[in-house]
Amino acid sequence: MRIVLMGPPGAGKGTQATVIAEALAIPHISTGAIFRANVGEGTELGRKAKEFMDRGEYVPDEVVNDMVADRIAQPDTGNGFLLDGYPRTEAQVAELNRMLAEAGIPLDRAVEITADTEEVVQRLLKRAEIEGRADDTEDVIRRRLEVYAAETEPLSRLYSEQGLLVRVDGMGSVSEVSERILAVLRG
Ligand code: B4P
Repeated sequence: MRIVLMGPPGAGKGTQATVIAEALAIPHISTGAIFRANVGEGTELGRKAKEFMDRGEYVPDEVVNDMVADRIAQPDTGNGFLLDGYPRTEAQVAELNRMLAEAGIPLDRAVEITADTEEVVQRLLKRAEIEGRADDTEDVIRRRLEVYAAETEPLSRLYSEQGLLVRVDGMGSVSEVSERILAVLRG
């Protein structure tokens, strides 16, 4: 299965992607996690990404697209993949469509996790206490939510028109949300 997982910061993308990828035995590809690993290792990609991430802005499309093209060309994606946090802009949707068409493989589902704004802010502030992520301060969280609303929320219409979109309520416990997502993917 080839799945795209969307949703505002804090809706539970990374959390749910881990569970779903394991349940479906497909690789979990998180663009955010790849950037954070590169920041941690001090690579050129990490240096480029950090200046945008720390402000709550998106990393430029061409940087993200090249990174995803390399990742989905790896041999472990033969049975599919779960893309967590990509695509996030119209240009990224177009590029993903192009990559998949070139490889002759379709996308099966775009799952959008929804959640209340104040709930996601609280979740991310709680994560800040535990993990200390540079982009989990209240100002940056609010900026990330604005960028999501402007750039990424409109993409659900594109996937809806392609008949691929399913919306899942992200409120409730982690396991309740996982069950909802697996039910729509398996149904
Ligand atoms: P991401 O790593 O994708 O960060 P995120 O949107 O905050 O989601 P994440 O998956 O980490 O959090 P989750 O909701 O699971 O992106 C970070 C940055 O990288 C972006 O801002 C951007 O700068 C850059 N980037 C990444 N992809 C890009 C792209 N395609 N284009 C351009 N730039 C890109 O979890 C949040 C918290 O909630 C956790 O602490 C979790 O434990 C908790 N939680 C989850 N579910 C819960 C539940 N049901 N109940 C209670 N708590 C819950």
